[in-house]
Amino acid sequence: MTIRWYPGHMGKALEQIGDLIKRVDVVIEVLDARLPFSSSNHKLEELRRTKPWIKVLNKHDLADSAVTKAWVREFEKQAGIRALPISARQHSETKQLIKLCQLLAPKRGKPGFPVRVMVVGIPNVGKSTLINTLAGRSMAKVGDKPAITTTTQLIDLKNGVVLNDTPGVLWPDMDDQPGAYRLATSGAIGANALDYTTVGLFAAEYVMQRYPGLLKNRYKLADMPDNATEFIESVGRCLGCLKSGGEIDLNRAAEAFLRELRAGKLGRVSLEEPVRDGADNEMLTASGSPL
Ligand SMILES: Nc1nc2c(ncn2[C@@H]2O[C@H](COP(=O)(O)OP(=O)(O)OP(=O)(O)O)[C@@H](O)[C@H]2O)c(=O)[nH]1
Ligand SMILES: [Mg+2]
Repeated sequence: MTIRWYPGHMGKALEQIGDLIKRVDVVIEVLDARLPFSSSNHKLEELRRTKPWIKVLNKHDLADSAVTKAWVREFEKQAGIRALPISARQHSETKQLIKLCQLLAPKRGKPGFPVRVMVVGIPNVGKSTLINTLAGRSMAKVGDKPAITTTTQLIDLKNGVVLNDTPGVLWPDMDDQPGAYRLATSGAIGANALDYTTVGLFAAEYVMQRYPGLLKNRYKLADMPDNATEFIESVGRCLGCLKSGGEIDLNRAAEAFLRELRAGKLGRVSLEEPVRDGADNEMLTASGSPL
């Protein structure tokens, strides 16, 4: 099944971001720490030029810390990029971002000349959550599904910094299908654009290879099942996802598995690791796809 999801408001939002970027001092691009490569939007990268740019690896509480460290090292090799793993709900972790924005825009932050910051990223990565934590109160709508924010919103932190919340944007041509499947696994793709069984099997295959201990522990498995379908069946048995005749409901079991994985119920899981393509072609890519 090919995954593509590009609701109408996203094209308009990207245009608005393109206009706004000329009038901001710093951009905070929020990535999902579990999939920092696949959650980077190349359409936003194209707007970057020389603008100070912070890549925030959010939801690091859900990701494998060793893998997150490797991603930070890789991103910081790129000129003009600062990378910071955070958990957007934790004020103590987010406040360092304000200091970094002030550092990157030394001529601003004076009365009447606030540091103008735009927060961008794909859907459901925690942009609005980050803004609310920085503001110390609920200013932007937050939700556990993609495309909660559909228009831009300006928030004055009253400390010399103003923030622009923007809608999550994807790209129309999802040519990198393993990447699209990782996005779907993380919860960045609308439920109407995916099939839980296919995405659940994809995710299961990766987690079975990379984090078998977490699965055995969570679903009380003596041995790892032979394949992803059998594993999802075990999840269905464990969580009681049954049809009326007692047969396992694979789709419900896959959905339940994805819900648990997204919420961190299995433990800390990263869905991809950084890879550099050869010495001459230093392109940053990601491994981690069973597709
Ligand atoms: N575990 C965890 N969950 C988080 C974190 N940050 C945000 N979330 C959750 O992620 C979900 C999405 O958060 P939002 O702030 O609405 O995401 P967004 O990027 O603004 O999404 P759109 O407006 O749809 O583009 C919510 O359920 C948040 O509670 C984090 O650091 N850790
Ligand atoms: Mg939002």
